Amino acid sequence: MSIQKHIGTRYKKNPIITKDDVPYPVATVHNAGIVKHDGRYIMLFRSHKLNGRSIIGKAESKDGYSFTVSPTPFLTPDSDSLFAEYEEHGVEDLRISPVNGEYLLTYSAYSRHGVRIALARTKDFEKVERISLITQADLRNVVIFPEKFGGRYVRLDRPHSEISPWSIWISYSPDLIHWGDSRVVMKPVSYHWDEMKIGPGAPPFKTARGWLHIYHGVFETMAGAIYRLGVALHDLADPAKIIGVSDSWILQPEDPWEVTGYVPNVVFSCGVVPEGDGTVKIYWGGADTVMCVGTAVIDDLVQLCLSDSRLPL
Ligand code: M1P
Repeated sequence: MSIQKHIGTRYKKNPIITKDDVPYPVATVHNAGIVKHDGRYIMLFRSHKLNGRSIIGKAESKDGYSFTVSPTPFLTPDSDSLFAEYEEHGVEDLRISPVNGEYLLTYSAYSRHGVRIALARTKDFEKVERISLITQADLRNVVIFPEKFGGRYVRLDRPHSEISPWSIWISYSPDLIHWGDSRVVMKPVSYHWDEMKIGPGAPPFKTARGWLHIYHGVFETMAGAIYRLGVALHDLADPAKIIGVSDSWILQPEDPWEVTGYVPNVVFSCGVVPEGDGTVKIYWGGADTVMCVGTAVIDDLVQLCLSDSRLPL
């Protein structure tokens, strides 16, 4: 079944991971960050525990389709540092960015103080070191670009306020701890599939024409919200500049496990893997319940941004 006509293909054996594949008790497997490390696909996925709070599990694969889940979770709320206070209600939606020979991990930290983003690092997906809490409350969906620009790290993020609801912003940092020079780069469009809110999805990856970013957009209906995926192309030298944003979505909930589940009508991506053959594997959570994958031709996604673009702002 097509992701969108001519754009991509859903894997026939979706979903690729469900709660039944996890050797400890969980209610869901979704919204996973993913990279290829030492020739293997490493996936860090979110699961609701049976008390409703989230943890991060790990799965590995040789081919990107068939995964084996590790016997114990990869990341659970911290218990004995500043992070503990801000992770008490769970850790969610982890993204993985390869930068400078290590992997930077950004994830949502939930607590009585709201949701904010924590940053950690790993080199081998065995040991994890927490670095810093890098946003204040009500700011989530942080993805870090895999390269530095002018000596600074760059991230896309998604603050929220009544006066500027759920748009995508960019921020810069010299040291991964202090972030600033923030500006808005992309907003939802009224009477459009992403009119309610948008948020960064997978960490952007480099193409000959620009940085390709798979994001999510939300449309509110009388029957609830629908989460879909879209695609935007950022300038290679200046990622604050968006060259084009596809006017149409590239993926919407259609399969039964995307339409029905823990949260119905959701496809939500935290990770993609560009391959050497010009395709990209796009991973998404279906209905906040299972993990799915599909492939697209990278040039097709780039062309969609260039030939059928809506205004970013
Ligand atoms: O239930 C859909 C998604 O809702 C939240 O995402 P956002 O704040 O971007 O709308 C998150 O809880 C996400 O994990 C979830 O998939």
